[in-house]
Parts: sequence; structure tokens; C-alpha cells
Amino acid sequence: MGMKATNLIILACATAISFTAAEDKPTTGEKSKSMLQKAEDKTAAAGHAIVNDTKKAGRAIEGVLMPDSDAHKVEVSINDSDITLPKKLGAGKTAFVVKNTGKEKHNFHIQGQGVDEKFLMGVAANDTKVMHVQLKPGTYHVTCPEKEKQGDAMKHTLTVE
Ligand SMILES: [Cu+2]
Repeated sequence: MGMKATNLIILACATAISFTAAEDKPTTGEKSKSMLQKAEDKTAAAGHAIVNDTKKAGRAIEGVLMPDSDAHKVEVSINDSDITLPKKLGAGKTAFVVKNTGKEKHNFHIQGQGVDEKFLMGVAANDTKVMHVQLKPGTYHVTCPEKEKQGDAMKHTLTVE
């Protein structure tokens, strides 16, 4: 092969590469854009799903460490088999001080009179979290959603007067 032919091949390759690169650029750009759009759509869909889920399953809150001073403090104890709290409470701003005395993670889920709340991450063993709820007269159901599949042991009815 002569020098001229080799040069031609290199030139041809270089042209091919730069051509491919030039053609790839807008494609990559479009791809990134469409992927970004897809990601945005997914985020929007996820946001929508969370909103729908919240409507259906209630609110999951972080919980706080201390009860507000204007709240009626109610001690709640959860072990690995039962939830202990008063059966009757007065209406008004209530701070449920939820202590996990068990060895497993538990949660405090209160439903009724428009209230539907639980702790976002549950309550770890030996941990205490506070949930503030504005209680209205009526019946509430308190459960540990971590154990719902295990029967009625974690179910509790609360009457607010
Ligand atoms: Cu539990």
C-alpha cells in the first residue's frame, strides 16, 4: 500500500468519526432532554401518587421529641404485643407521647373524626416520639400498622368526649 492510499483511509476515517460525532450531538441532546422530561414526568407522577396515597392512607408525620405546653399529654406505651393508652380522653389538643418498650419497631396510627395519622418512620425500640392531634368528640381507632397482619392485639378503641 502506498503512502497516498493510507492517508486517504485515515482521512476517510477522520471524516466518518467527525460526521458521527456531529450527528450524535443533537441526538444525545434530544435524549438528555427526553430523559429529563421523563424524569420530571416520573417525579410529577410520584408526587401525584403521594397525594393520592395521603388521601387514602392518611398522613405520615415525623413526630417531635417534646409535647407542646398547651397540649393535653397522654402517655402511650407500645410493646411487642399490645398498645396501652387510656380508653377515654377529653377533646382538644392532645400530645400522644408514644414510648416503644418492646424490642421491635412499632408505630402509632390513629384514625377517626377526620384524623388519620401515623409516624413516618415508626418508633424504634426504646424510643419515644410525640404526635399532636386535635381531638374532637367521637370514636378513634388506634393501631400499630407494623403489626396489623398479626391480628387484634395491637388494636385499640379510643372514645373522646
Ligand atoms: Cu406494633
